[in-house]
Amino acid sequence: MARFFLGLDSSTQSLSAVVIDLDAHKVVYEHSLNFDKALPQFKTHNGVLASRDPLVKHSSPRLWAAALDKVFAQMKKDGVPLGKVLAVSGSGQQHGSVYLNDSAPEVLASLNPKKSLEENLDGVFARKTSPIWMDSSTAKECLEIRKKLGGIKFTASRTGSDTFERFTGPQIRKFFKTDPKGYERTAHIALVSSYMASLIAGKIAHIDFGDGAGMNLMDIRRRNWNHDAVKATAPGLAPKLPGLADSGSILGPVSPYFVQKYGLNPEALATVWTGDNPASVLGLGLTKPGQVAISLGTSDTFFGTMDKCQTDENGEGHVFGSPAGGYMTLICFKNGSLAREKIREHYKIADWKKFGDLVAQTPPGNNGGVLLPWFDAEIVPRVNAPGVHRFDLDEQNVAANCRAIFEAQALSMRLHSEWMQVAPAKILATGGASGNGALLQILADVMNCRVERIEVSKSAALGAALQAAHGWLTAKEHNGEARWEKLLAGFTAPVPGSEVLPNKKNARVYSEMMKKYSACEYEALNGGE
Ligand code: XUL
Repeated sequence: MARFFLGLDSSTQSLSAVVIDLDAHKVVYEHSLNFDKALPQFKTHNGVLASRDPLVKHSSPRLWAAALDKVFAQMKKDGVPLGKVLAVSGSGQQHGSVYLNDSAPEVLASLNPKKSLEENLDGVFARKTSPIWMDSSTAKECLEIRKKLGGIKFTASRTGSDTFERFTGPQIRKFFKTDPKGYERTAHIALVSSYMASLIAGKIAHIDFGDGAGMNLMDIRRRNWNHDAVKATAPGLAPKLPGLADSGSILGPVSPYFVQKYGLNPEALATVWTGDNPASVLGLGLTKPGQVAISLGTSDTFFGTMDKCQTDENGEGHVFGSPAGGYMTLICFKNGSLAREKIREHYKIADWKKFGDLVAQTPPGNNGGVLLPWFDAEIVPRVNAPGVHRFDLDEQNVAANCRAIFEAQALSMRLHSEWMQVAPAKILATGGASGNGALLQILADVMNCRVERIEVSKSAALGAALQAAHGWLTAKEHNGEARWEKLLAGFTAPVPGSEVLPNKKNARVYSEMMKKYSACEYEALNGGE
């Protein structure tokens, strides 16, 4: 009998489902439900509730529950073989939190299939809305927690990251300060991932080491709640936090709610969920240390994998537990496609082909010209005042400016990932700009390694389905089959013929150029130019 596994991804704007057939090594079903369109009664815009304060970004845990019902109903309608699904796992947008009162365990254990999930959950929330990762209203709380933990370096080396506004700990602290009664009423704090897992399992679910690392509360090396961080965040917090566990580990059988209502296999196992970025690491096939993926989108995101935990002293990058074991890093460069587009528009270049032709007119190293393209406030390096800086680069020289933006982005990635102390063995490029040959060649030359393009739709939901399979195979002691490399084979292959090799001569030019680039950054960040 075919073995099917279901992965769900509860992201900012949608809930996606991917079903895989493990024996055929194939995705057999994919579906995405857009929150704004499918559930207009919640009045979200791109998955976010309206707010008077532009720094506040919340969503609704009731919306996510309603979306889960809708996605299951759709799967049933589409004839997905839910009766043959052996395990369910998932991923959630990172950092977002859900606040439940002490009725939650009982309510979750007795979900009534005659009612909707939303109706079942009536009265269970200690806080109506959930702060999500786009929220940046906790600058004060970040300072307070960081101070109590002994500064940036110490906070990062303990929890995997410096305090960040969107991270759950500072958000919890703000809730405690602004609504102490609501905080008092809260018996269980969940992440989006563990909340959704709780619905599937019919009980309070564990938080995994991937998503747990996005809270400023977990000890990244020991993988337990860090006493000092918990204490620095809010009083009485420890009993409100669930246990920590490996993603994909078994929570128990799925709730009878899904069996009776949608025909899910009664023997299917509910497993621990993770964050969307850790799940994408699986969906992109990054299971070995040194494997790197770069997502070239609105922002550019650098995902790395490492065996040994290194943390970023400057507190710019994040370290999360990887669902494949070991650690993953996430470094987010805000001025990605946005900055590339700005240069293209500024010089009125018709298309990316023409842009590439212009890049080719100048030599690698750009005759020493450097551009710092901080059109928007930058995350890495931290730049609060946006600004574009040019060093030995004539603004009128169109070709040199085209090369300069690509080189700056690649050099910045190399410079700001050095703290990982892992030279990438291969880079997988994904996202909108990964089709840009000139950019990929510069990345290969600067990072001095092979770059391949990978196109995976719904990489987080696919990663979640693979995580469900891994959890089930491990529980059933099919250890050979549970080896990640074997499990992922066929699901995550790079685009044939997309390989770009580094040019050794150019790589030497860029190694030399790193010094100048780094000095330019230093100068721009420290006031001079
Ligand atoms: C990661 C982050 C985002 C969300 C998006 O730190 O905040 O990537 O996980 O869902």
